[in-house]
Order: sequence, then structure tokens, then C-alpha cells
Amino acid sequence: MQSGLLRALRQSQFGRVPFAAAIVTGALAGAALGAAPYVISQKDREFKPAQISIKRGEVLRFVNDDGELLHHAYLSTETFSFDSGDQQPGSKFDVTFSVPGDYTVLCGIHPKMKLAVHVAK
Ligand SMILES: [Cu+2]
Repeated sequence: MQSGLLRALRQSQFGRVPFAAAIVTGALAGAALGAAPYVISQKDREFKPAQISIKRGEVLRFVNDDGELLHHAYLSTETFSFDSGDQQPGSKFDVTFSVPGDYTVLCGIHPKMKLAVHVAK
């Protein structure tokens, strides 16, 4: 009897549908509580990762992980803009993406640096 109950519990916990529901619930709870920012590293003249999908209201944290180089992340569109200013090595800059859309974040110092950000509704 007991092992049968355990098996049923396990199946309900790890079955496909309940598992997917748990992920969705967790994501909503995280957003409601102010989830940890997504970290974008600026290193070797690249944004890492180079693309990311987030939801409206979520935060990207731009970290300068280069030992000596300055970086300067910015975005300028009609609907949403930000400018980190020059970022010293080791510094962080948080941006809350409050407007859904597809954006390309650039670095004012290194023109080849690009970060594609998809912000869902
Ligand atoms: Cu840069």
C-alpha cells in the first residue's frame, strides 16, 4: 500500500503537466517578489550572453568583468532608453526593462558589442 502511494506521489510530482505548472508558478512568484536580476557580463569586448529573453519589469544587471577596459552600455529607442555612463571595471548597472519589445543594447566604447534583448509582455 505504502509503496504504491509513494509511486503515485512521485508520478504526480514529476509528471509532465504538473512539472510545467510548477515552473510557471515559480516564475510568477519570482516576479511578484522582485526576482534576482539577470546578469550580463561585459568581457573581452562582448556582452555575455549576447541575447536574452525576459519579461516586462525584469532587470538586467550589466557588470564590467574586464580587468582594464571601460564599457558604456546604452539603448536609445522611441519607447525605451537607458544609459549606464562609463562603467569602470568591476562596476554594476541595473536596468529595469519596463516596456515590451525587441531591443539591441550597444556599448558606446566598443561598436561591435551588441546585446539582443527580447522583452515579453
Ligand atoms: Cu564595451
